[in-house]
Amino acid sequence: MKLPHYGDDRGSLVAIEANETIPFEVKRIYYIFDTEKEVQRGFHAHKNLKQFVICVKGTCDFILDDGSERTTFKLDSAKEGLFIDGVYWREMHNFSDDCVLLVLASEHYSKEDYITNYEDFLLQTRNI
Ligand code: T46
Repeated sequence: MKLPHYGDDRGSLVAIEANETIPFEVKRIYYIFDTEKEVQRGFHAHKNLKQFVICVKGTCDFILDDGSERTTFKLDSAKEGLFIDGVYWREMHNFSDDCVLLVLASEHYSKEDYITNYEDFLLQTRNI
């Protein structure tokens, strides 16, 4: 999704409003940074979570897998974000040294919401 971008000769500004720019109430914000070269993150799905992912600096590859197809999104712009709604297996690869990944989430952190086993994830997608 492209984000509203207010740029002028002083620089850039992007504003995100809950239930307007993105279609959910934001209950949690986290960011991933200082990633080591060759690290891979994610490798899980969520049972009930909407997320909006913005690479505010640097680049990384974000993979979404719906159980039958894997799609790689190259995140490289602070002016757009990836909206994730549904049960997708996710992986993050190829972080640049300066990558900062900002994530807005619809729910508070819950360990129970994670599906960390790929076979369990496939079973869950088939039950939907
Ligand atoms: C996701 C991808 C994109 C917390 O205590 N609270 C939090 O809100 C989060 C997100 C994590 N944690 C703890 C749990 C672990 O001990 O932080 C540690 C690292 O989390 P995790 O290994 O899950 O990080 P990633 O990068 O593999 O996955 C994260 C999110 O957890 C996940 O929801 O969709 O980023």
